[in-house]
Amino acid sequence: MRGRFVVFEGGEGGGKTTQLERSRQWLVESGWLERLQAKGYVRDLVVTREPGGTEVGRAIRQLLLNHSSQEAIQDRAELLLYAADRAQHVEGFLRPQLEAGALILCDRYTDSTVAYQGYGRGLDLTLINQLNQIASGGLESDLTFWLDLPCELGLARTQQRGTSDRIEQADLTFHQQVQKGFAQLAQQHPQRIVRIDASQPKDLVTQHIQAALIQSLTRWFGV
Ligand code: Z5A
Repeated sequence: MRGRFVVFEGGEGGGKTTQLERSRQWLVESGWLERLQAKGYVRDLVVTREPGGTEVGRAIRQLLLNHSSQEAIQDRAELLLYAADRAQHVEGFLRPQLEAGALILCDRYTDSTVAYQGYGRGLDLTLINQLNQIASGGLESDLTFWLDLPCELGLARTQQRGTSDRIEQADLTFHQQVQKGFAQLAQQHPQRIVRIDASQPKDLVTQHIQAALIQSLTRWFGV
């Protein structure tokens, strides 16, 4: 049995966390998960995220996103911390889960590194691709949802929520670059990345994601 790996990506406030949870709930409540389990295609449904999908990763996440010291994290150090989180996540959690037949829903993965550290911070893309390869051991998602939202709207949503972390304080240009990164990735990997218009109301976004999930599940398992 081999599981499947579904990733939710996008800029701030795009609705990844909301939609990932709705997908989890829908897979359970619609009976899809039960059907896939009964046929022996899927063992379990698992939710995780980057950074922070493991115990080591949670310490790295704390360091990256709630870093309070006066000493700024340098861009390459930041890149390596995301890579360390990923290496731990892939070897210690994602691969074993996939080998055991889990259907995984993951909040962010390698595309975030390309978009944030590559396009956002301006670090060399070849270096980032090499590092992604090392950290992931070549593990790619089977399906990635890119929740595409103009960054002004995304930032307005997160500000309304009243949360702010390290990257959210960076300027609009940074977020526009990140957005450009995701757009490039979607163009380069149309077989893996599905663009979802995240400016629509939540329920409509959910409907589009569910339709794409049904299509993929049917293709993967023939059910
Ligand atoms: N990062 C990186 O730089 N490099 C990497 O390799 C990786 C990550 C893996 C992780 O944060 C940070 O790490 C992130 C990138 C960086 N940067 N920052 N900062 P995260 O993933 O934990 O958090 P986030 O990306 O900042 O997520 P978020 O701001 O929580 O956004 P979201 O998950 O996409 O959205 P949400 O929480 O579901 O929704 C946000 C708000 O909008 C909330 O109030 C919702 O109710 C509302 N919402 C959602 N959908 C809608 C619609 N359709 N209409 C209206 N309102 C909506």
